[in-house]
Amino acid sequence: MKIIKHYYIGFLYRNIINKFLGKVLYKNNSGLIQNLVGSYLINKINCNADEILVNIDSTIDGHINSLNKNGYCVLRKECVTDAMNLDIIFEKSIVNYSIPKSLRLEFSSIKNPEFYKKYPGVESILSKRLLNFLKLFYKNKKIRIINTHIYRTYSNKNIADTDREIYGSTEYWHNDGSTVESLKVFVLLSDVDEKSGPMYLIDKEESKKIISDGFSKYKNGFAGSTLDCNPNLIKFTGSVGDVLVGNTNVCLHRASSPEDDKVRDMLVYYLTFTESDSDILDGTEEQYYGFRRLFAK
Ligand SMILES: O=C(O)CCC(=O)C(=O)O
Ligand SMILES: [Fe+2]
Repeated sequence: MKIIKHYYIGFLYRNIINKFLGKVLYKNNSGLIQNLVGSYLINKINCNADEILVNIDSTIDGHINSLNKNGYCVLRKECVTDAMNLDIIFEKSIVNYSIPKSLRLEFSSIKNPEFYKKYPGVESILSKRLLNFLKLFYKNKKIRIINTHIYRTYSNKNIADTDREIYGSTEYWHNDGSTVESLKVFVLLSDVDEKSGPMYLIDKEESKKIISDGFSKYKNGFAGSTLDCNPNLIKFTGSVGDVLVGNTNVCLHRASSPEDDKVRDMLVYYLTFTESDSDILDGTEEQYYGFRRLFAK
């Protein structure tokens, strides 16, 4: 028992120090190790990049520039293929489930290869164009999806905004804390307007400023805090099939609550690049939070 307690306290301290140094040196809440590992990997692909990256589609360049500069970009429609019946498959698959306490009904591929059978299409939903875009971002490396989530968020109308369990605590402004070369691809599975609980996100540079000014998730990151009025905030609204690619380790973001009886459905890929010869699009692993990323396929 004593050993466990010591280990736990040690872990806690390492975590606090890791977070603190990450904040001071990189101005995000993802941790020093996650920043060092991610930056090392980005440097590595930049140094070894093929001399000329051939890109025939200039709009893709624009999106890559915006992802690099702002930490996110929004791609409408044409990035998702017809496997988009997924919204209907998802709707059907949840009828027998009741709303969980977290108000987020979620299915994930982590340690669950069955996920890809339950939701056929998840592997092929990213269009060639989007995969091309991601490859170019990663300097012609192949893409490795580490895991996939599909979920519905319900309104928190009758619950205090400060309940930390809501949406797995993602209702608070936060960074994800994974290695910073990784990205998330958010695909809308329902039409989302301002009233249906869009994801809120603040671009990379403004997020850095907010963190330098002493941001703390549970102190000033709650729903309705001043961050909600930040002029650089975007709300990811749109139609089924619209995509936001974001570096959630450096951009502050949060889930917002749908109004009344509205819901929001979303599909999320957590991904990075791989040295393999082909893309790996059916990942079943946990998110990478540190050195383990260096030894990944
Ligand atoms: O559901 C949302 O709007 C936010 C999700 C989130 O924080 C994440 O996937 O990292
Ligand atoms: Fe997040």
